[in-house]
Amino acid sequence: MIAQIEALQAEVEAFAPKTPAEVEAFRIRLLGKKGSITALFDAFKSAPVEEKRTLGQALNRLKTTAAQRIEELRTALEEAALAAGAGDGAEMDMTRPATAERVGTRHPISLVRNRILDIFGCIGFVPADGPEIEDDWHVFTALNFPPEHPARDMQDTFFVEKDPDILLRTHTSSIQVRVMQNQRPPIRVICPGRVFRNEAISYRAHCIFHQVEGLYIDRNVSFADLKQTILHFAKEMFGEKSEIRMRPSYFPFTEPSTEVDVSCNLCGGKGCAVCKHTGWLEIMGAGMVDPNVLEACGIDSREYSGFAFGMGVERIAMLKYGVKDLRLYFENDLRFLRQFTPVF
Ligand code: 2U9
Repeated sequence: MIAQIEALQAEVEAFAPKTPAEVEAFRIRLLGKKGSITALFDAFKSAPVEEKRTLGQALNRLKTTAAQRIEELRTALEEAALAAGAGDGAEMDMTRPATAERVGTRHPISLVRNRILDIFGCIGFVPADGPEIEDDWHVFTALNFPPEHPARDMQDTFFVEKDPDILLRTHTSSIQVRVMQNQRPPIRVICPGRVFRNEAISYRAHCIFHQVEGLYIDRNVSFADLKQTILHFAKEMFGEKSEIRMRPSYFPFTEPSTEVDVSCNLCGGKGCAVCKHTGWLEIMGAGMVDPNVLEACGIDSREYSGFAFGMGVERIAMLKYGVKDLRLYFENDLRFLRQFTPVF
């Protein structure tokens, strides 16, 4: 089999067609349904285990080089034909329908982020943003993180400088801290942005991801306001029939704190593989802003109360579009990106 792969590899490298039709015929012969590379992939399935690694690598290399070479030759020959035609106009058929210009598509993360901003925008939340490079005070101290909290550790956070600590924000909450420092209540902001955590990259974690966080501060803001706001969001985002449930949780910056689940809209709450047979999908964390946070930011906690919530945009997009591997959002593979149109 390795000999066949090598022979084909040599054939690909030596291939010198004269017309785009020859390129197409070559593509069908190698990569078509009954093509020789396709056949090798079938044969690969029954290859001995100890040979699979070497064969797999060689086969993948062959497929990639063949696809690249075919694409390069096709473009070059088509361009040459066009250029030749443009000279005297003889080969140019003015009655041919124009080929449609391929326009770009929005990135799925942008689509979902914009939709979240729209939903909250409709109920009075104004967008705010802030710096990605932050100081320790805005990311941790003002948000009631104790001095020994693990998030302050080098293992969890990317530091730009030590003493004084300058770091990449680990959440967008630092934006709300800045808003509170600069504005008087009522405050109703929605804060999208990139955040950075020192995590090993896998299908469900990345060291860069996107959050949207909301903050509402006024007199007499209650947990009931939080619950109703999130229910409204869930219905807008996941469908009118959606329900939410809140589980008790803990965050340094909110008290009480909760993790919010939405009823699984694939199985209607009956239980399926996506919701791991629970009927529920986790969508965000939330809670009442801890009075220590209000005070640190110069807001009188005896007069004002507030709620806050935060969600990962990649997670919401995964639920919305059924994407199972988070890394796809960061690879800029056009085959992935071209599939997205707004689903709202
Ligand atoms: C201020 C005060 C409180 C924002 C909140 C959460 C709960 C939360 C996570 C969801 C998934 C982050 O992306 S994630 O990993 N967020 O659970 N965030 S309450 O609370 C704030 C923010 C700002 C001044």
